Amino acid sequence: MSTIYEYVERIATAQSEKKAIEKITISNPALTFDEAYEIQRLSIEKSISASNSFIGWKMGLTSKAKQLQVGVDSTIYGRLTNNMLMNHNEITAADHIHPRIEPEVAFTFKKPIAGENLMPYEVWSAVEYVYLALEVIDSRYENFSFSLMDVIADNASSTKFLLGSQPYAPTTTDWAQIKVDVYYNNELKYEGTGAAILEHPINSVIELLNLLSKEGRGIQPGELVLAGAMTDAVAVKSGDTVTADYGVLGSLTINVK
Ligand code: OOG
Ligand code: MG
Repeated sequence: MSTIYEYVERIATAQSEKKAIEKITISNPALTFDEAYEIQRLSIEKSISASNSFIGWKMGLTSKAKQLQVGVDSTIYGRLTNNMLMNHNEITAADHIHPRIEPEVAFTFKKPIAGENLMPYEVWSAVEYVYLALEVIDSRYENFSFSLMDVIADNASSTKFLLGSQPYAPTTTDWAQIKVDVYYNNELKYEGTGAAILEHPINSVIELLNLLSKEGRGIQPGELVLAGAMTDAVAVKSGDTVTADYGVLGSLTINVK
């Protein structure tokens, strides 16, 4: 059986060589929840020591659409580093294995917050802004297929994300009521709402804090949190365009080179 460090290496190699690997649970079906998060933590630590910085958290599988798409029905978290944050709205297909794009919202924090089963008003008191976001995910596993432990170890398939340039005050709207239309090459592909994320996107942060508090952690000021996709993710290839139209709030587009 491989050690945790060998899995960290394997995932890093899959990412740098853009070559999918067999999911860990094929050879190690007994991989535990704690081991899977430890593989994730060590992978990100390795990337950070190679000159990136930690900037926040992402939640995954917070909507039914996403849970059904990948066949995993638990919410998970991943870690975000500065090299994942896109500074223009283009990705190169060849830099990825089998990228997919999904519409999200992100929160930024002005105060530290930690604890279990917090109430929405407690979490909002720490939120600075809400942003529209598009996440690019890219599982390191063959056929984008994994079990819960595999996807945790693979940092919740994180690879890139784009934030809207407009920060919104938390009180701008009821974030559960927002609507998004996702266009794939100018054709409407998916429709979602803020409520698709655990009934309200703020619940995604509450869930993140529940998971983090088991490890004695919380969210620090300056960190950001991606709440999870509101619709299925769209598989993309070179030449494609994905636009998420959030109505009056604005829209975000990623072009795939
Ligand atoms: C897992 C990551 C899920 C989300 O927003 O639900 C995720 C995956 O779908 O590969 O990022
Ligand atoms: Mg996501």
